[in-house]
Amino acid sequence: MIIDRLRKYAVQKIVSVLFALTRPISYHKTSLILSCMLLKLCQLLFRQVQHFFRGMVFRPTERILDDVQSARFEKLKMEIDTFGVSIVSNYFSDDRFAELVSDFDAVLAPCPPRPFRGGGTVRTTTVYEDDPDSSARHLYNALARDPVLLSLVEHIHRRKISTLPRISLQELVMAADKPNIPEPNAVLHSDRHYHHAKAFFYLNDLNGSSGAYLYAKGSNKIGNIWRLIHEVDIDVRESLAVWRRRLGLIPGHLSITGIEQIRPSLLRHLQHPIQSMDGDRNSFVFSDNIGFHARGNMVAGTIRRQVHIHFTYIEVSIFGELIRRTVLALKPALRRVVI
Ligand SMILES: O=C(O)CCC(=O)C(=O)O
Ligand SMILES: [Fe+2]
Repeated sequence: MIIDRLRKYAVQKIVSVLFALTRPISYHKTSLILSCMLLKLCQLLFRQVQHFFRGMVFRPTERILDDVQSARFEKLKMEIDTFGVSIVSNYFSDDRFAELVSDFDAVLAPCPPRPFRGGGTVRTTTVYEDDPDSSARHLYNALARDPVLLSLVEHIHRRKISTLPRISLQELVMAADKPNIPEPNAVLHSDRHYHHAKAFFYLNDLNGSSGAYLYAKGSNKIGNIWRLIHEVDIDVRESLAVWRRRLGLIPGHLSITGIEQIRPSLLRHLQHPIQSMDGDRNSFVFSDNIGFHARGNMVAGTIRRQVHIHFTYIEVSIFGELIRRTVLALKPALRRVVI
C-alpha cells in the first residue's frame, strides 16, 4: 500500500518535472532564500552573457523579403533595439486585411463569450499551424508565417525559430454596465527576465481607452541600477507573497490581484515614457516582453479584437526541446500541452 503510494507519487513528480522542462523558465523562482541570496541577479547576468554570445554566432534564417518588407524589417529592428516596442500600421493590403477579418470572425464564431476577470466578456481560441479549418489556417499562415515577423523574432531572441508558434484570437468586450476591475495583465509588468518576442495584431481601431497595448519605452534595457534593484525587489516580494498566501495573511500593499506591482518610486527613477501603442485596425505591434508592458485600460462599452502571437516557448532548454519533440512524435494530440 505505502509502496504503491510512493510509486504513484514518484511517477507524478517525474512527470511534472519533465513537463516543467518543456516550459520556458519562469520569471520568479518564489523561493525566499534564493531571492534573498540575489539569485535573480545571477540569472540576469547569465541571460545577458548568453544573449551577447548568441549575438556573436547567430546567423538569421534567409527569408525572401521584398523592398517594402526589407525597409520595414530594418526600421523594426532599430526601434525594437532602442525602445523594445514598435508598431506598423496598414500592415496588409486592404483586400488581404478584409479576408483576415472574415477568417477571424469565422474562427471565433463557435466560441461562446465567457466572463472576463477585468469585467465584461471574452471570446478566445488558439490556432496551430496544422489546424483542419481552412479559415484558421489562412489566418495562421498570414500572421504566424509572416517573414518580417519571423525575422524580427529571431533578431530579438538571437536564435533561429525551430517550431512555429501558436496564435490566440481574442475578442474582449467591456460591457456598458460593468465596472473595470483590476486584472493582472492590465498592471505594468515584465513577462520574463530575458529578451523574448510577442506580437499583437489589431483587428479594430485601438487606443488608450479601448485596450491598446501599453509599453514603457526603453525598459527592454535592463543594465541600469534601478532596474536591477527592481528585479531583486520584485523577486523578494513574489517570494514573500507565496508565504503570505500559505499563512493566510493579507497580500502586501503593492500586490494587485495576485501580482506584485513595480514599486512606483523605482518606476519614477527609471524614467521610461509609458506609451499607449494606439493603432488603427490592420496594425501590428511587436514587443520585447522583457520590458514593462500591460493591457491598456478599457472603458465600459469598448471592444478589443486582437490576435496574439507568443514566442516565449523558443526559450526552453535543450532537454525541454528534446522532451517536447519526443512527446509530439509519439502523441501529436498532446501538442496543446507542450507548446
Ligand atoms: O493583453 C495585452 O494587451 C497584454 C497582455 C500581456 O501582458 C502579455 O501578453 O504578456
Ligand atoms: Fe505580459
